[in-house]
Amino acid sequence: MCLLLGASGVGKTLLVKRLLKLSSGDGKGDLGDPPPTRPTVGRPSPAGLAEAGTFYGLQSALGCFKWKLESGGSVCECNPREVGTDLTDIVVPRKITIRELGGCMGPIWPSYYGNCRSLLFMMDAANPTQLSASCVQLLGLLSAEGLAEASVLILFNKIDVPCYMTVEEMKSLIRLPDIIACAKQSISTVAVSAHKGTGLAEVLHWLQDTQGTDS
Ligand SMILES: Nc1nc2c(ncn2[C@@H]2O[C@H](COP(=O)(O)OP(=O)(O)O)[C@@H](O)[C@H]2O)c(=O)[nH]1
Ligand SMILES: [Mg+2]
Repeated sequence: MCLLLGASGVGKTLLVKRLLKLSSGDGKGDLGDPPPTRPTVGRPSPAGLAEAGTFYGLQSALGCFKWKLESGGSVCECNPREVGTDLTDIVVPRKITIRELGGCMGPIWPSYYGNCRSLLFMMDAANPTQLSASCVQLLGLLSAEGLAEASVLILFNKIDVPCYMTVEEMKSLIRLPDIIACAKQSISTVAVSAHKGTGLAEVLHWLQDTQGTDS
Protein backbone atom coordinates (compact mmCIF):
# COMPACT_ATOMS: atom_id res chain seq x y z
CA MET A 1 0.00 0.00 0.00
CA CYS A 2 1.26 3.46 -0.90
CA LEU A 3 -0.21 6.41 0.96
CA LEU A 4 -0.65 9.73 -0.80
CA LEU A 5 -0.83 12.56 1.69
CA GLY A 6 -0.61 16.33 1.68
CA ALA A 7 -2.65 19.42 2.44
CA SER A 8 -5.94 20.08 0.66
CA GLY A 9 -5.65 21.35 -2.87
CA VAL A 10 -1.99 20.45 -3.43
CA GLY A 11 -2.96 18.23 -6.38
CA LYS A 12 -3.15 14.67 -5.00
CA THR A 13 -6.26 13.58 -6.89
CA LEU A 14 -5.01 14.99 -10.17
CA LEU A 15 -1.69 13.22 -9.65
CA VAL A 16 -3.39 9.85 -9.19
CA LYS A 17 -5.54 10.37 -12.27
CA ARG A 18 -2.47 11.28 -14.32
CA LEU A 19 -0.42 8.34 -12.99
CA LEU A 20 -3.27 5.99 -13.82
CA LYS A 21 -3.43 7.27 -17.37
CA LEU A 22 0.34 7.19 -17.79
CA SER A 23 0.69 3.68 -16.39
CA SER A 24 -2.15 2.33 -18.51
CA GLY A 25 -0.33 3.48 -21.62
CA ASP A 26 -3.10 5.89 -22.67
CA GLY A 27 -0.96 8.90 -21.89
CA LYS A 28 2.27 7.80 -23.57
CA GLY A 29 2.08 10.50 -26.20
CA ASP A 30 -0.02 13.23 -24.69
CA LEU A 31 -1.75 13.26 -21.33
CA GLY A 32 -4.37 15.63 -22.70
CA ASP A 33 -6.24 18.23 -20.70
CA PRO A 34 -6.22 17.70 -16.95
CA PRO A 35 -9.43 16.05 -15.77
CA PRO A 36 -11.49 17.92 -13.18
CA THR A 37 -10.99 17.00 -9.55
CA ARG A 38 -13.04 17.76 -6.50
CA PRO A 39 -12.01 18.01 -2.89
CA THR A 40 -11.51 14.67 -1.17
CA VAL A 41 -13.45 15.65 1.93
CA GLY A 42 -16.92 14.49 2.82
CA ARG A 43 -18.09 12.25 5.56
CA PRO A 44 -15.59 10.37 7.65
CA SER A 45 -16.22 6.78 8.66
CA PRO A 46 -17.87 6.35 12.07
CA ALA A 47 -14.61 4.80 13.33
CA GLY A 48 -12.68 7.83 12.11
CA LEU A 49 -15.13 10.16 13.79
CA ALA A 50 -14.83 8.34 17.07
CA GLU A 51 -11.06 8.56 16.85
CA ALA A 52 -10.82 12.18 15.86
CA GLY A 53 -13.63 13.52 17.99
CA THR A 54 -16.24 16.10 17.26
CA PHE A 55 -13.88 18.77 15.96
CA TYR A 56 -12.95 16.69 12.94
CA GLY A 57 -16.59 15.77 12.32
CA LEU A 58 -17.54 19.41 12.28
CA GLN A 59 -14.62 20.34 10.05
CA SER A 60 -15.48 17.57 7.62
CA ALA A 61 -19.16 18.43 7.55
CA LEU A 62 -18.25 22.03 6.78
CA GLY A 63 -15.94 20.87 3.98
CA CYS A 64 -18.73 18.80 2.47
CA PHE A 65 -21.16 21.68 2.81
CA LYS A 66 -18.72 24.10 1.17
CA TRP A 67 -18.09 21.77 -1.75
CA LYS A 68 -21.79 21.28 -2.31
CA LEU A 69 -22.30 25.02 -2.34
CA GLU A 70 -19.39 25.63 -4.71
CA SER A 71 -20.41 22.86 -7.08
CA GLY A 72 -24.02 23.93 -7.06
CA GLY A 73 -25.07 20.60 -5.59
CA SER A 74 -27.67 20.05 -2.96
CA VAL A 75 -26.38 19.94 0.57
CA CYS A 76 -28.79 17.11 1.33
CA GLU A 77 -27.35 14.88 -1.38
CA CYS A 78 -24.45 12.79 -0.20
CA ASN A 79 -22.21 11.22 -2.78
CA PRO A 80 -20.91 7.84 -1.62
CA ARG A 81 -17.44 8.59 -3.09
CA GLU A 82 -16.97 11.43 -0.64
CA VAL A 83 -15.52 9.34 2.09
CA GLY A 84 -12.31 11.31 2.38
CA THR A 85 -10.16 8.54 0.98
CA ASP A 86 -9.71 7.19 -2.52
CA LEU A 87 -8.08 3.91 -3.54
CA THR A 88 -6.51 3.55 -6.98
CA ASP A 89 -4.66 0.57 -8.40
CA ILE A 90 -1.74 1.38 -10.65
CA VAL A 91 0.14 -1.28 -12.57
CA VAL A 92 3.88 -0.52 -12.82
CA PRO A 93 4.08 -3.42 -13.91
CA ARG A 94 2.99 -5.03 -10.63
CA LYS A 95 -0.14 -3.71 -9.07
CA ILE A 96 0.32 -1.05 -6.45
CA THR A 97 -2.53 0.46 -4.55
CA ILE A 98 -2.38 4.17 -3.86
CA ARG A 99 -4.57 5.47 -1.06
CA GLU A 100 -5.18 9.21 -1.12
CA LEU A 101 -6.34 10.71 2.13
CA GLY A 102 -8.03 14.11 2.10
CA GLY A 103 -5.95 16.92 3.57
CA CYS A 104 -8.63 17.76 6.13
CA MET A 105 -8.44 14.19 7.44
CA GLY A 106 -5.05 14.96 8.99
CA PRO A 107 -6.20 14.09 12.52
CA ILE A 108 -6.99 10.52 11.50
CA TRP A 109 -4.17 9.91 9.00
CA PRO A 110 -2.42 7.67 11.59
CA SER A 111 -5.23 5.14 11.43
CA TYR A 112 -4.12 4.36 7.86
CA TYR A 113 -0.38 3.91 8.50
CA GLY A 114 -0.56 0.13 8.95
CA ASN A 115 0.60 -1.76 5.85
CA CYS A 116 2.09 1.39 4.34
CA ARG A 117 5.39 0.62 2.58
CA SER A 118 5.72 3.81 0.64
CA LEU A 119 4.55 7.34 1.18
CA LEU A 120 4.00 10.05 -1.39
CA PHE A 121 3.90 13.41 0.35
CA MET A 122 2.82 16.30 -1.83
CA MET A 123 3.51 19.99 -1.35
CA ASP A 124 2.25 22.90 -3.43
CA ALA A 125 5.11 24.89 -4.93
CA ALA A 126 2.68 27.63 -5.90
CA ASN A 127 1.33 28.21 -2.41
CA PRO A 128 3.92 29.79 -0.09
CA THR A 129 1.34 30.39 2.65
CA GLN A 130 0.76 26.64 2.97
CA LEU A 131 4.43 25.73 3.18
CA SER A 132 4.90 25.88 6.93
CA ALA A 133 1.74 23.86 7.59
CA SER A 134 2.92 21.27 5.07
CA CYS A 135 6.30 21.14 6.74
CA VAL A 136 4.69 20.46 10.12
CA GLN A 137 2.61 17.69 8.52
CA LEU A 138 5.74 16.19 7.01
CA LEU A 139 7.60 16.24 10.34
CA GLY A 140 4.63 14.53 11.99
CA LEU A 141 4.66 11.80 9.35
CA LEU A 142 8.38 11.20 9.56
CA SER A 143 8.28 10.85 13.31
CA ALA A 144 5.31 8.45 13.27
CA GLU A 145 6.28 4.97 14.37
CA GLY A 146 3.93 3.33 11.89
CA LEU A 147 5.82 4.96 9.01
CA ALA A 148 9.36 4.34 10.25
CA GLU A 149 9.96 1.67 7.60
CA ALA A 150 8.30 3.50 4.72
CA SER A 151 10.15 4.95 1.75
CA VAL A 152 9.18 8.55 1.25
CA LEU A 153 8.91 10.59 -1.91
CA ILE A 154 8.25 14.30 -1.47
CA LEU A 155 6.57 15.82 -4.51
CA PHE A 156 6.83 19.52 -5.15
CA ASN A 157 3.79 19.99 -7.38
CA LYS A 158 2.49 22.78 -9.61
CA ILE A 159 5.85 23.80 -11.02
CA ASP A 160 4.01 24.89 -14.15
CA VAL A 161 2.52 27.87 -12.29
CA PRO A 162 4.47 30.99 -13.33
CA CYS A 163 5.31 32.20 -9.82
CA TYR A 164 6.09 28.87 -8.24
CA MET A 165 8.85 28.48 -5.65
CA THR A 166 11.83 26.60 -6.98
CA VAL A 167 12.64 23.26 -5.40
CA GLU A 168 15.84 24.77 -4.01
CA GLU A 169 13.85 27.57 -2.36
CA MET A 170 11.37 25.15 -0.84
CA LYS A 171 14.09 22.80 0.38
CA SER A 172 15.91 25.66 2.00
CA LEU A 173 12.76 27.18 3.56
CA ILE A 174 11.75 23.93 5.23
CA ARG A 175 15.40 22.97 5.95
CA LEU A 176 14.96 19.72 4.11
CA PRO A 177 18.61 18.62 4.32
CA ASP A 178 18.35 18.71 8.13
CA ILE A 179 15.03 16.86 8.03
CA ILE A 180 16.51 14.15 5.79
CA ALA A 181 19.58 13.83 8.01
CA CYS A 182 17.42 13.22 11.10
CA ALA A 183 14.76 11.00 9.52
CA LYS A 184 14.75 7.20 9.78
CA GLN A 185 13.19 6.85 6.35
CA SER A 186 14.83 6.96 2.97
CA ILE A 187 13.60 10.23 1.46
CA SER A 188 13.67 11.33 -2.18
CA THR A 189 12.28 14.43 -3.81
CA VAL A 190 10.86 15.24 -7.21
CA ALA A 191 9.48 18.37 -8.84
CA VAL A 192 6.29 17.65 -10.73
CA SER A 193 3.39 19.19 -12.53
CA ALA A 194 0.34 16.97 -12.36
CA HIS A 195 -1.21 19.47 -14.75
CA LYS A 196 1.40 19.23 -17.50
CA GLY A 197 2.72 15.76 -16.70
CA THR A 198 6.25 16.92 -15.85
CA GLY A 199 8.12 14.52 -13.56
CA LEU A 200 5.36 11.91 -13.49
CA ALA A 201 7.46 9.24 -15.20
CA GLU A 202 9.96 9.68 -12.37
CA VAL A 203 7.16 9.09 -9.85
CA LEU A 204 6.16 5.88 -11.64
CA HIS A 205 9.79 4.69 -11.58
CA TRP A 206 10.01 5.43 -7.87
CA LEU A 207 6.83 3.45 -7.24
CA GLN A 208 8.22 0.61 -9.32
CA ASP A 209 11.50 0.60 -7.36
CA THR A 210 9.94 0.85 -3.92
CA GLN A 211 6.88 -1.33 -4.26
CA GLY A 212 8.85 -4.42 -3.13
CA THR A 213 6.40 -6.63 -1.31
CA ASP A 214 3.60 -4.11 -1.78
CA SER A 215 0.21 -5.32 -2.84
N1 LIG B 1 -1.51 24.58 -12.33
C1 LIG B 1 -1.63 23.41 -11.73
N2 LIG B 1 -2.77 23.09 -11.10
C2 LIG B 1 -2.83 21.88 -10.50
C3 LIG B 1 -1.75 20.96 -10.51
N3 LIG B 1 -2.11 19.87 -9.81
C4 LIG B 1 -3.38 20.09 -9.38
N4 LIG B 1 -3.81 21.29 -9.80
C5 LIG B 1 -5.12 21.89 -9.55
O1 LIG B 1 -5.25 22.11 -8.16
C6 LIG B 1 -6.60 21.92 -7.74
C7 LIG B 1 -6.65 20.91 -6.61
O2 LIG B 1 -6.25 19.67 -7.11
P1 LIG B 1 -6.70 18.29 -6.42
O3 LIG B 1 -6.04 17.20 -7.19
O4 LIG B 1 -8.17 18.22 -6.25
O5 LIG B 1 -6.01 18.49 -4.98
P2 LIG B 1 -6.11 17.56 -3.68
O6 LIG B 1 -7.03 18.24 -2.74
O7 LIG B 1 -4.71 17.51 -3.15
O8 LIG B 1 -6.58 16.22 -4.14
C8 LIG B 1 -7.38 21.46 -8.98
O9 LIG B 1 -7.99 22.59 -9.54
C9 LIG B 1 -6.28 20.95 -9.91
O10 LIG B 1 -6.62 21.04 -11.28
C10 LIG B 1 -0.55 21.34 -11.21
O11 LIG B 1 0.45 20.63 -11.28
N5 LIG B 1 -0.55 22.59 -11.78
MG1 LIG C 1 -8.18 15.00 -3.52
